[in-house]
Amino acid sequence: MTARTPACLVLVLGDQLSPDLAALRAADPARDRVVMAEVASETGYVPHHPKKIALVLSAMRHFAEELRTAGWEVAYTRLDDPDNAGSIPAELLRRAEEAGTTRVLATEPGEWRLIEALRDLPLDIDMQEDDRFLASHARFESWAEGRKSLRMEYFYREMRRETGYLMQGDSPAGDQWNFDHDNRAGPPKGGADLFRAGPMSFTPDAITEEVLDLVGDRFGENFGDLHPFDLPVTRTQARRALSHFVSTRLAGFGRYQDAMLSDDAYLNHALISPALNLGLLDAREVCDAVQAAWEAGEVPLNSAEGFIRQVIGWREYVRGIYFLEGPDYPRRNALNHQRALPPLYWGAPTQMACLSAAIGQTQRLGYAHHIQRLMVTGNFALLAGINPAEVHEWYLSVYVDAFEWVEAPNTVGMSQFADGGVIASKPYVSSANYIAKMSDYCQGCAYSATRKTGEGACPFNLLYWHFLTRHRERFEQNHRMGRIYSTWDRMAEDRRATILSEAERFLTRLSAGDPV
Ligand code: FAD
Ligand code: DLZ
Ligand code: SF4
Repeated sequence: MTARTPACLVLVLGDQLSPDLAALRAADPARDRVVMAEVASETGYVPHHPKKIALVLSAMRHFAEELRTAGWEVAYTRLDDPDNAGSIPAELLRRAEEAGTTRVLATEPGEWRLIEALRDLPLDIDMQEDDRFLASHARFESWAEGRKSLRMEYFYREMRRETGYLMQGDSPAGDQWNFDHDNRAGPPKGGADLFRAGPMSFTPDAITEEVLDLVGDRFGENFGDLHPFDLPVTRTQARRALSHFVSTRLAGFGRYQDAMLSDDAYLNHALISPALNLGLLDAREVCDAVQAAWEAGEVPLNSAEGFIRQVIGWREYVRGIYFLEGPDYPRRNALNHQRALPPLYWGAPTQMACLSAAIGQTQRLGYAHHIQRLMVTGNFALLAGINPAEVHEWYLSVYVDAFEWVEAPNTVGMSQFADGGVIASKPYVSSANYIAKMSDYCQGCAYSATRKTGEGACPFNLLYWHFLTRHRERFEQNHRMGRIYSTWDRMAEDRRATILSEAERFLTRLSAGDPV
């Protein structure tokens, strides 16, 4: 490092790898010094999947090189640096002392934990809002103000109007805001998937290889396979992966958005969340690419709309909720679920083919698509009454795209209903029926999706009714759930008793750690 005294330090976190980051824009490369640090507190706040740690560290090292090439001085601390102070605040203090300054420019972190830790430091921190998102905190708060319920759909329509994506004047393209009804096809049969290109694969360079050795040594015991590692780690690679998705899989994205196949982890999904969340891709450039493909007639409207809704709708909305609801949000437990997360989530064998497939691919890839997360692993945890804090920690650990601002609302709110209905108007629960319709999992399962009780009955069928009866008081007045309770009430009493006692037996075995 040069002896030059910087006017201030510019903090860049591992998920702030964007050249136009607010703190970098506010700083001067001729005067200020960037601080980046690989630290044990970030690699260890949950047992991250090894691929996720490798992705973050490799992307950080590549970004530091990019910044140096662009003329920045970068004080970069590696995880194995003997002077490493072990946490972001401690590293910042060490670098401040070294540089002889107390002035820091930072961009608001995406997690309350770090925001609070930075606030407590005896440094003069100028915290910039993270404007890589379309909706500022003020914008989201003004949308939420005075509303009885905060449903994503209405927020999304405002984002469409404000961004102009898929708009024709004041009207939505195709005179419809949302094409979800066209986007619920089951999995393609037979050869249809033979023609679908998988995501792009990137060969690790020397920087990534060095990170892979470090991660293998230090985090090899964490749940998840480090190898093969082929994720994009630079902006250039992420842009190539985006173009490849748009030209090969976007057209079928909408139709097969909710489908699940044992032998195809990705189907038509984009796999861009890791690059987006790290800052290698910008939400606007992603949506611009999709809009352009639709305008050129290369993809149908239902696919373009389905995709843009995820990015300008869901992604912005969950971030808004995370910051609106405050630091206690990830610890909420509205349904008072207390069961421990069963070992099968960490790879213990299970005969339930859907869980085995979703968790197995999570272990291999650090990836599962939305419906696998919501309607397989999430659905099971909710039906079985698993403590949402443990479910939250699992999702935050095992997915390469997991950062609390986006993971917690999806898990605690959308999936586990632990926020009491801030996000979801009713719990996302289903019996085996939904999984049988949307996947090929049930065909090879030891349980039967059509059996409701007795030997081989699918646990989802038992637990579905157990969940609904134990939370009847809360949900029977919900106008979207009344019909379900009427169905239950019409069942013969002895059948209802059998379902509930078999569900209890299953839950006892689950809690005892017996294989299920
Ligand atoms: P695609 O299906 O191709 O969608 C395109 C993009 O839209 C995604 O890359 C993502 O940026 C955005 N998107 C889609 N759905 C959502 C959503 N519900 N919330 C926010 N953005 C969305 N997403 C994360 O990025 N990080 C997480 O930690 C995360 N945890 C989740 C936990 C649970 C329980 C559930 C149900 C969902 C979670 N999601 C999370 C949302 C979603 O599952 C992932 O964004 C998506 O699977 C990423 O894969 P993809 O890039 O192939 O997405
Ligand atoms: C996820 C992660 C990991 C594994 N390691 C680091 C790190 O060593 N240094 C760093 O600056 N950031 C890391 N991150 C990302 C942070 O955890 C992330 O910035 C916060 O959770 C806020 O979203
Ligand atoms: Fe999952 Fe039940 Fe289908 Fe087996 S039968 S794959 S447990 S839904």
